[in-house]
Amino acid sequence: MHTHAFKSLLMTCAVVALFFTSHTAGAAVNQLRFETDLGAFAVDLYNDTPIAVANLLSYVDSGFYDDTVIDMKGVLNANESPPIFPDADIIHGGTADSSLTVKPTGTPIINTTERFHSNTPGTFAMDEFFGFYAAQWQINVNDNSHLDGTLTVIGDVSKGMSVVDTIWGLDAYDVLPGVGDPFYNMPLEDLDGDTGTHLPSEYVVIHSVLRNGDTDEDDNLDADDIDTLYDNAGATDILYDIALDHGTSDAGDVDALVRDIFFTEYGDGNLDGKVNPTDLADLTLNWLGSNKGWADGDYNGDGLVNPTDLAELTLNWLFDNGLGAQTAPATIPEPASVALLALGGIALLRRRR
Ligand SMILES: [Ca+2]
Ligand SMILES: [Ca+2]
Ligand SMILES: [Ca+2]
Ligand SMILES: [Ca+2]
Repeated sequence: MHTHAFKSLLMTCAVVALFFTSHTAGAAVNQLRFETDLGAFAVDLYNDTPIAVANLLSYVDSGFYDDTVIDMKGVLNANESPPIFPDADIIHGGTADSSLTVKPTGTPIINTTERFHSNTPGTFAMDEFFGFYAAQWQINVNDNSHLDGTLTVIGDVSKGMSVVDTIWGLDAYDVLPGVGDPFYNMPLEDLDGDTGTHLPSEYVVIHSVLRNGDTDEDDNLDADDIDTLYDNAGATDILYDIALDHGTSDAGDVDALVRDIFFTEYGDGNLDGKVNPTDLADLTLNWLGSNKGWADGDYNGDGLVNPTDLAELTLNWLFDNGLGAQTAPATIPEPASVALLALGGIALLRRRR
């Protein structure tokens, strides 16, 4: 084997390993988009914490988090004796609306079976109170692994961590003196230079939390969402700003949906993470058709299935995201499985020569 080919193989293995550790099996990721005063950030939810994720999504889909505030940063134990939590570098939300009225939640759930992810920097966790949680969440800004085993970490910030860091960097104030938790260490934009008056305009407001990529808003990620995104090219609604760069919806947003949410490439009509004979068969079936969509073989959104689409499929022929089938068990593969994947990589390299 040539050294270059071997290096490529190693890179392939590294990429495959990364995929498996950060995103286990499943072709698409549930990615939440948080739109704040200070910019947008995205959180990818893990599929091996399904109880916690289902709970969170129920709040997302009901609009619970829209017009809420970042109510706390860090955990100071000044008013907790004995302290409930050790100090931790977090930003916290999901408690109150932008007039600081605490929002009523559904029944808190007890779920101790999904506390196996570590509280590493950039991870997203449910805030528990004596083992219960409902809607309150937190993002670990720095390493909080001393909380491992006590909190359910269910995702990580995949885009816009600088926005989270900006919020973390804000000065915090006791906004409602005497009320205490949760507003005693609330980060504020401090527009008046800390005159002691904490204006509502200084609160860090989360205007909306939505399922990023679900452009047709049916709470499901599929090829219809790519078609809807193409149909809304040029729109400024954040629903179509998958890349979180604002402005008008463009090719970068389609790239973000295809690659960062479906983890695949152009040509994967059935969105199983592979570009292979199945997709070619679908394209062939619709060859030279019009009013077609992604699943039919129209990968550039012009409604036609023609040589342009075939060229895109050819470019990515035999692409495989390594995530397996959508229903595959959510496990990190044994070293032996990685070796098998490596063998697959060798086969791919040989075929490309
Ligand atoms: Ca959808
Ligand atoms: Ca955009
Ligand atoms: Ca496919
Ligand atoms: Ca086309």
